[in-house]
Amino acid sequence: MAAETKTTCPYCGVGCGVIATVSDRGTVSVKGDPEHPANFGRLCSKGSALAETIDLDGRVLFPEIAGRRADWNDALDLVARTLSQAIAEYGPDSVAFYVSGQLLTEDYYVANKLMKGFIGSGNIDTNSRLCMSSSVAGHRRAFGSDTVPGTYEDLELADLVILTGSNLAWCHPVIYQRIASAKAARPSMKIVVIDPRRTMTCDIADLHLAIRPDGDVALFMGLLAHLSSGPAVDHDYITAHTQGFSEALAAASTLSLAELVERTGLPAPQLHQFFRLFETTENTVTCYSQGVNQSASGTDKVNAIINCHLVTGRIGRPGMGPFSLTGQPNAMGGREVGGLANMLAAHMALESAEDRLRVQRFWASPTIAAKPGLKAVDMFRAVADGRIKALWVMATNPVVSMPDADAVEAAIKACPFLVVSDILRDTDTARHAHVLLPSLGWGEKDGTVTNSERRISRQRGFLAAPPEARADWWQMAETARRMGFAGFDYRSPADIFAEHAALSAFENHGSRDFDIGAHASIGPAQYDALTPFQWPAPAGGRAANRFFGNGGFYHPDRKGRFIAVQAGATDRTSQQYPLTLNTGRIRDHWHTMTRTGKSARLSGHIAEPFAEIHPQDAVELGIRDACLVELESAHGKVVVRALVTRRQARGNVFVPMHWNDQFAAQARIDALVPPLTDPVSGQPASKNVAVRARRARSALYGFAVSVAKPVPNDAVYWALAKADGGWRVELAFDEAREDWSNWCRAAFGIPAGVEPLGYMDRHSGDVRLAYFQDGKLLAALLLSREPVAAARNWLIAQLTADHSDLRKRFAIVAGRPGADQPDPGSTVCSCFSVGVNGIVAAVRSGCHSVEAVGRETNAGTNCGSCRAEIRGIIDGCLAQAAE
Ligand SMILES: Nc1nc2c(c(=O)[nH]1)N[C@H]1C(S)=C(S)[C@@H](COP(=O)(O)OP(=O)(O)OC[C@H]3O[C@@H](n4cnc5c(=O)[nH]c(N)nc54)[C@H](O)[C@@H]3O)O[C@H]1N2
Ligand SMILES: Nc1nc2c(c(=O)[nH]1)N[C@H]1C(S)=C(S)[C@@H](COP(=O)(O)OP(=O)(O)OC[C@H]3O[C@@H](n4cnc5c(=O)[nH]c(N)nc54)[C@H](O)[C@@H]3O)O[C@H]1N2
Ligand code: SF4
Ligand SMILES: [Mo]
Repeated sequence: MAAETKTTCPYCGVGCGVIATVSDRGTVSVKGDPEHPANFGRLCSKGSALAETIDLDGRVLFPEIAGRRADWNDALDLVARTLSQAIAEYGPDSVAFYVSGQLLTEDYYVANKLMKGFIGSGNIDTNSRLCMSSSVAGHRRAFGSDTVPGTYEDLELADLVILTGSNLAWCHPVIYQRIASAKAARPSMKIVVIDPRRTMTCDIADLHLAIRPDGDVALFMGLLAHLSSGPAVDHDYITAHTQGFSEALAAASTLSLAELVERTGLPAPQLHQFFRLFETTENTVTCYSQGVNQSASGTDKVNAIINCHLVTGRIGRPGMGPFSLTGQPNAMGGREVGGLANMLAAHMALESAEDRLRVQRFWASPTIAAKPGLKAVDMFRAVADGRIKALWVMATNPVVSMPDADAVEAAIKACPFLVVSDILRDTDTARHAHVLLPSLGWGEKDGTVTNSERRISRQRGFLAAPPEARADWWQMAETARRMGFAGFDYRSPADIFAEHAALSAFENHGSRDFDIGAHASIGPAQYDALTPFQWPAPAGGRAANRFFGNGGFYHPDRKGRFIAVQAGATDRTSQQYPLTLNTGRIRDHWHTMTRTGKSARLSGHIAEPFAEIHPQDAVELGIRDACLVELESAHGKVVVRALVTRRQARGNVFVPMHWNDQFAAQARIDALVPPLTDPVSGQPASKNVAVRARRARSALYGFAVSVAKPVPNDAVYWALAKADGGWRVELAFDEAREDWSNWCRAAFGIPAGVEPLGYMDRHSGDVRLAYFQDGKLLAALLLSREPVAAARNWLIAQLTADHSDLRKRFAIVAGRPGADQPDPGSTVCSCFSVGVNGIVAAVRSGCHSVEAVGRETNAGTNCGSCRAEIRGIIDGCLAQAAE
């Protein structure tokens, strides 16, 4: 009998319910949980491919000290001893934890308790600083608490959904699909996308505002001024429930129309169209994500948006409100346990002496952090200058994801003591660890996560863990015990959850938003059976699932606050660095690729780091599509593939954040991002970086497929990606060489005695070499003086094809399939592995809608994440046919 387990997706903050099934043979399959209120059975491409990312390849399997196997006892004794020594010698602020919104709430709770209550420092910060801290700060300024007022249902009930700084189609695909379905059922629903790029999300937009980078504060100031003088203003709500309206309006009114046009880069008629749409639509939700948060004006952006909802009283009622889309699966849980350096547990305030004493009393702890600790960027500065002597990094990869990433790497290399808890052995960060601790991965661990709409769901283990891997909470609790602290005798995550729930209700009496007291005495069996629920969930009472519809904010006077914001200068370019670099995500990869990089299907969508460049900029820079481009800022440099596209605005380039030293030669984009932060939240400005670009010329360009993982020695450029049956690799070399055959032997691990088929043409520079053994392709290398045009996906398919027939082998040398074997082209639908050429063929045969293409090819019929791309291909083909 196959066993089914209900759990939660470990990727984005949508928090989809997943049913994992382990068959009798031990194979795992996943499907969406039809009963989970976040997704009602849907999953996106990443969720659907979860089963492909849980193998043990690359896992850290036992504790290591200085790169050598150690046992848990020795490793944790060393950690506890070193932390205690540093604290004794240099004080509590000489140690720090850098944790993650991908920890489970229980892990996070224990880490925060240890640092703030027992070590007595605020030095625990998290990658949520890079992700949600501007939203947290904006919420706290406006509401007096870090509260997301609405629910996902509001997005379906709304008549106007504004998506600003959010590429929802790729980053929160299941919410995107819920909105797309609602709009299909009720076409009067309007969608506005505000983003400098024309992203896939624009596929469902009625209006796309291609805003100038960081023009959002000005835009929403303009909107506030417009609303305030019109019929949508809700004077009753403003008077009864808010403060600060006139100051905010006075500040907003300082911008003239000409200045608005200049700051936002949007023509006046478009501004008016947007303002009128907002004004005339009562049921409006404004969703925002990293285009808002990751900015030097991130907190002001958040408050500029909230101001517009307060002035119209459109908050906390069905179908309306500001809506911060959380990134990570448990960024919200981390905020609930107070895992940021400037927060306290259970949404209490570190600034409040009363709250501090309350938490200390509850924990019966020897001390309590008296002041905020160092925020991420400052924390790594303190590591660099030696103030921090011991750092514990858990479930995050800062050498890739922190701004000024090369400096962060240098800092942790110089750190006297670095502990890393991860599931992979070789990450850009883990390779510098003095103590490396093997954590449990998704499918192995148990706990809870909170999604963007405050819904708490269980993650449940259903796989046997590697024997020596341990839960993150256990690692922290065990270290605390070894440091001599009482209060960490947890037997299971259920114990921790119960304590967390009890703290949320402790002396609360409605004074704090976060209250899950209903679960304060939960036992292991109930915890096992826990079904998804939304907070607040106070003991003994049903609570409303929206906030602030009737005021009830959490400032002492229970009123919400308008915040007077200013629209400062946003252009960071200079003569030396004339372009604006914007960074973010692609559909099928997750952050630093430690998990999605394992899936061939997910790696096939976009297999290389790239820079989106506007065609006009490309012409001026002498850059053609598919050539290599070098981007450089004052802080660092990358070399990536050029993707010339009109989706990009002039003067801007976009590079994904995912690639790192494990997958590419030089593509860690955060090496270019300066450590510039928002003054209120401390969140880095990752989306507005001054850079310059130039074409990177190489003597030879290459593409290869290989069964063994390639070791691309001497290549000035390389980008590896997993493929069915092996790997694919893009290459470039500064010099031609005579001995390509020897290079292949070393790079692809070709056994002695296997001779290549192919040729090397000195005149043209073309090289084609293929190696076969026992009727199978081992590796093939194609080189030429210009970027290689080869049928890449067809070549990849040859890794798993039969090559007993010698004639077929010559097709590989040619780099092209014979007429009988079509090339699928690059993957569009990763669920059914349908390539672009298959979709084009379907369109040419008369399928002119996404549904018709789906019937013909299956593409887009499972998770639906690629439907916008399919529509783009159909439109492209039809436009071409019409020319
Ligand atoms: N596929 C995938 N999904 C993910 C993740 C992933 O790694 N991969 N990560 C998850 C996490 S942790 C997060 S935080 C979320 C992030 O989700 P999103 O915030 O949606 O993703 P990003 O691509 O970082 O940025 C969103 C958009 O902001 C735009 N932008 C840049 N500057 C500005 C600006 O000044 N104003 C406006 N209005 N827009 C701007 C960018 O062009 C980009 O399209 O995604 C989550 N989901
Ligand atoms: N330029 C630029 N930089 C950015 C962003 C951007 O848009 N642009 N976005 C920022 C944002 S929003 C975010 S959220 C960050 C994300 O950046 P990171 O948090 O650095 O990225 P991840 O790859 O998610 O890192 C998670 C790590 O935890 C490990 N891991 C997985 N499961 C477990 C587990 O159960 N336990 C433990 N201990 N480890 C585990 C993984 O192998 C991986 O090494 O990047 C930020 N950096
Ligand atoms: S939208 Fe996709 S990545 Fe996000 S939780 Fe759902 S299945 Fe996972
Ligand atoms: Mo994030």
